[in-house]
Amino acid sequence: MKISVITIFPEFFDSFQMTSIIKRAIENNRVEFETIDFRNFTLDKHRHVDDTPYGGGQGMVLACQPIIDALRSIQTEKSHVVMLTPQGSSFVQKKAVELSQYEHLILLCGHYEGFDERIRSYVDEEISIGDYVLTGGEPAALVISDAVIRLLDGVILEDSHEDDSFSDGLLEYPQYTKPADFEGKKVPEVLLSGHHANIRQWRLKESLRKTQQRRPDLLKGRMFTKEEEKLLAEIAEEQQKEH
Ligand code: 6GU
Repeated sequence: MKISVITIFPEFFDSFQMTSIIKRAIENNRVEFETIDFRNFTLDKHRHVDDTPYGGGQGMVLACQPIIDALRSIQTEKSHVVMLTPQGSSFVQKKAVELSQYEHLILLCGHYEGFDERIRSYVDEEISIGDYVLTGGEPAALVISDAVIRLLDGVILEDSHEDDSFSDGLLEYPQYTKPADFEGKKVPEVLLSGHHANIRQWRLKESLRKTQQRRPDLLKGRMFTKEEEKLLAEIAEEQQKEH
């Protein structure tokens, strides 16, 4: 897959490309990652990417021409164009999986001033990474690129995404490593038992417990298996005893 980020701050993505799993994914040709500086597409002497808003008011607005020319310089029939704005639909794991299927993803970053509305007619969708305001789309492009790249074949161990928080709609179960006792805090007995069926069931139960405690919204409207129903009943009973 190829990811192209259209931005006036290409340096923002330097450490991202040079670090850890993303660096290795690029080196192993699992992903090609590039930045395109749309300031290089301006036509005026001062290389302005923005101008004052029609109708008056505070701030500036990103103009169509440099952004659309930058987009056209890299877009093909296989490109999927995403605009990053706080008005977009919320980015969730399901969307990361969907975006990871495209051959060419183009991420368009604006900054605080906002885009000329007409730019929206050149993009396929608009995404936000959450309900808060950033100074620009760059951190969002970085978040989306990271979430997408780790899903590509050969980037991380195949099995590790199956246990991801959210991949089955539940938060991840608690994990422990050596020592078995740290300052009197003990690792749950079942994990030391080597009994794989019991360990699997304990993990499912703890995933359910953590999700119910922290993110009950994720359980609303979810279908439960017979086993999950039983484990949820056990959790409810345990909570009754505590009180
Ligand atoms: Cl994609 N852009 C900006 N500027 N702020 C945001 C955002 C995007 N997502 C959440 N807040």
